[in-house]
Amino acid sequence: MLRLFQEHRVRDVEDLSGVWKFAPQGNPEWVQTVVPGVWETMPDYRRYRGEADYVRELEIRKPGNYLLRFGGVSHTADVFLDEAHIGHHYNAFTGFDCVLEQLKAGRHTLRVHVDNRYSEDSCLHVPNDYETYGGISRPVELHCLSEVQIERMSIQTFRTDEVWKAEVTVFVRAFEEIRDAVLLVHAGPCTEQIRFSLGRNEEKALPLTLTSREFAPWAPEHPVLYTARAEIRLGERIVDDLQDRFGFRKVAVQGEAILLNGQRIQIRGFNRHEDYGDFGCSIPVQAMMQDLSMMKTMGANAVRTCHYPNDMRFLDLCDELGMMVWEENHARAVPASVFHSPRFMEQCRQCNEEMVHQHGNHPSILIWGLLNECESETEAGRAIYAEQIAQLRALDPTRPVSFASCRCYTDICLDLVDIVSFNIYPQWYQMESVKTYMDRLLCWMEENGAAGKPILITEVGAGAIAGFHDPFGKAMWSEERQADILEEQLTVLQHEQRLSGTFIWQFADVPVDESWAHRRPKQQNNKGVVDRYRRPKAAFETVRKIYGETLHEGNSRAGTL
Ligand code: ADA
Repeated sequence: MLRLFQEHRVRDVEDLSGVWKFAPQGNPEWVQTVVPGVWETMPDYRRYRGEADYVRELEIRKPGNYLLRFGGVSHTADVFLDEAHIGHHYNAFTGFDCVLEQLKAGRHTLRVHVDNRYSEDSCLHVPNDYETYGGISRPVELHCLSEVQIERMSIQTFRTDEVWKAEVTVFVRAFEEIRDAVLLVHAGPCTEQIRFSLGRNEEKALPLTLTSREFAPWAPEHPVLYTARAEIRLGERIVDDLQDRFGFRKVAVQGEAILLNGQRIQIRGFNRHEDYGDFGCSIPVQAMMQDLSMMKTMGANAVRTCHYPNDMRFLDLCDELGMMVWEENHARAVPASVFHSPRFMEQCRQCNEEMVHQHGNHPSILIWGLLNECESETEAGRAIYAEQIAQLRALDPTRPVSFASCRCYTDICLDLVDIVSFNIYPQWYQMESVKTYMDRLLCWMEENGAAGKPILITEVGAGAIAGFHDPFGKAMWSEERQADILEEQLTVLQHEQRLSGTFIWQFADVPVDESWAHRRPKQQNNKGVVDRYRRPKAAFETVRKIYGETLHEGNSRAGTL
């Protein structure tokens, strides 16, 4: 299933996880594989980049309206039912639906044509410092619909006069004309309802407000979650329903501080790619949980979903564990020719919209990030940043927006964002001492748009080849050298009063595209504090010591403003 809780009690949902048939393009031999998954898990297709088909039968017991919901296909999907084209989607990291009206009862053949090639059409999936896999990488569901459908529900929470309020908007659409329907929304002690009618194929956004003194806030130390339940009644019948979990919390930027429910937060974070050992980007939920529990063991309280929106089950875990999240759109330092193409803008816009619509209710997401290390030092680049920042703010005015810059001393976009963020690698790519480097950069930032705003270090780290030890010489790529560098970096950054926190680059090693191999031993980005299979390197204990100390000191900067 796509989520870690039940989204529907009335709507019939079938989980299509399981064994599907698989064949790469032009290969008449079908083999069996499992969905969700990536084809790189099959020994014969470990290095396959191309097109492939996934096929399975659907048994439809009663005729009617249906919907296929895909959590993510890497990276381009064309969906066919009985060979009729019913959907197309680009981008591995956001979900999409295919609506099937008036489907006949009986057996149908579902075919998903998947393509993970790099091409001019693909501006977000480019050869990169991480891998783009191939396959139906996130779960798939078949939903049985009635005459009216709840498409989605948006929940934004506010606090006024000591009382929490949830503004809920339910997006509905009718397949046929419906009159005098009732939408009922329930959460905690509140129930609200609204009457509505819809013409055939009409869509509407229905707003409701839930207010109560009883609602308790969501915070990392006590991540209280509520379930909002929406249902549509036509006479005596409940014809559709949707449940989502949410939390009451307010994120705000006040001067140089990031506030959560009025308390200043101090981030001790990790960057984490969706990549695990031999599973690629299709990670079982147990492994997601293991990642979070390892991060928590080291004293971390936040994770950055570099460099794309994450699996909703991971975000569900973050909601439940009180892990704060910086979720990021899908764009990592693309080449200039791609960055300035209209296709790039179009694909980013779509990703931004899908990210906010699909993930906006997760209380753990505190910050929207965009365009990691793109061209923020030119006027043309600034226009692209400005447009996408405006789009994100229009989609969700309740969360601060930021981007991770590497344009030290040249960035001209810092005034555009709510939080200024930099990726820095002193002692790894730059040879200055961390303190000297940071002091100089902070001075420059203050004079170039960061004054009066919070500042985050969104990446800092060093590489080590797992298992390579050199305790005395501390050679480059040894675990000891990485641990030493991280110790210096974190010690300086944790005590720098001007910062609102740090995200270590990175939690785990990841394989990278071949074009990066000359800079990346073993064709991996080796800056993980654990390896691809989550075996800790020496730096694990270093981070645990430093993040842990800050945690136990109570962190003088965290607190009420
Ligand atoms: C960048 C980038 C990361 C990674 C990192 C590194 O800052 O954002 O994706 O490539 O550098 O390891 O050099």
